[in-house]
Amino acid sequence: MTPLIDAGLVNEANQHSAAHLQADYDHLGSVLARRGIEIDVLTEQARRFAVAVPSWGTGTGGTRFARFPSQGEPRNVFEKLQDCAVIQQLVRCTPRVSPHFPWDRVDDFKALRQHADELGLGFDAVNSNTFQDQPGQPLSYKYGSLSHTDPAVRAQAVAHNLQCMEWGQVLGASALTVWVGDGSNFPGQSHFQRQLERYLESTRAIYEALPDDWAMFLEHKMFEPAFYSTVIQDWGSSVLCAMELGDKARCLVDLGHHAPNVNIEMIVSRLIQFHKLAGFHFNDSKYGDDDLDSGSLHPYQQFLIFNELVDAEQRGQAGFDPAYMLDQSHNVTDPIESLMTSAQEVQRSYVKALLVDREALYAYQDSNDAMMATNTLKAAFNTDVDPILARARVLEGGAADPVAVYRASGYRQQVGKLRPSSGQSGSGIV
Ligand SMILES: [Mn+2]
Repeated sequence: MTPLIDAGLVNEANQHSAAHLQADYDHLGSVLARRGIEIDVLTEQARRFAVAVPSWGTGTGGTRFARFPSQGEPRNVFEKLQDCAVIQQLVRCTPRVSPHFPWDRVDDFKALRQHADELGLGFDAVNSNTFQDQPGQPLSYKYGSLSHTDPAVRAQAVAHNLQCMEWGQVLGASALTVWVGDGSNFPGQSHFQRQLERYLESTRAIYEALPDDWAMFLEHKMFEPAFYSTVIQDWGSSVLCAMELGDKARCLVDLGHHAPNVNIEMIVSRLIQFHKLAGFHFNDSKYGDDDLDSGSLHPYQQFLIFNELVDAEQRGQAGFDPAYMLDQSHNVTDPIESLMTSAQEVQRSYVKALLVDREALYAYQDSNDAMMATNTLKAAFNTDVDPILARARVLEGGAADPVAVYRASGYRQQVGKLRPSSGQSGSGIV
């Protein structure tokens, strides 16, 4: 892989903290040994964990009010991949990038794949975009796309999704994520059933064109841009449509796309049970679809979601193969720092979920011991697994402290000089 951050700098920083890291690791190892857990096994599992980075997350985000661009933002998908490679170089748990079309404008997809190969990166699910109009587009999505009343608009939206799959095949991806902004802003504006029938007719055409080894991820969202109703507004609508379409259609859970206080971990369990969990867009939120950094607000909720995922993994649940992706908007932080930190927070939830004493938990559940059952989860969550995460990164060639090394490298200042602002951003406001 092309060294984007000086490898000497990474080694020097790791060596500087090596003694402390070893002491912390040894201490945690003895704590876990008393619980019958072998720390090195956990470290190996942490090393195998991966979460994809969204290409659109590498630029500074914004809101519908404003966007405040920052220095050295990537101006095209090649530069976005370079930033993703820096993230992967330091955290070593983000080997794939999830692209977004047409925000990622590409003339030569083979060249893009080669660029990614050279950076040591692969591609995760490709995302289509029929929630906004593009320059020169013949028909408008103002009143919807896949569920539009006009068959010509629906055909245009279907064609775009087919095009995304063709591009994704060149890139080596194997899933298409479909999120539509279709909905209505006024009671009575749309006939709920007819609108959903039109959506299903369109998605069926996309589903039938899926390559054999591809999956279709349906992403639901409660509101916005439509503020009265949304076609695929909740996991119920999502799973109904996924069941209508077939085995290769599954439901993608974006943590910010639910009603407040919804029990997301239980939704995850339901989707696992019926083989309909596609994967995740990880982020955090306080009020709605805030796209805050993963684990910045509700780390316990994220842990409880991973508790369900690890439970399924350890039970060997059939068909369980979720795709993990970040989906965040970084409005006030350096996107590289946010994505590195968030990837580690998702990895942290996974490792903590591995600590849950499942046999004890099942026994407490069966004997209706609510207090001890919940304490079993808390015992795992309250364990500081930092030494495991740091050790996993160092063993993989990454940085013990990624943000510190990134800041010391001066990468942002360097790309600030190489990437004068074009006045445009391929990041969008999501
Ligand atoms: Mn999302």
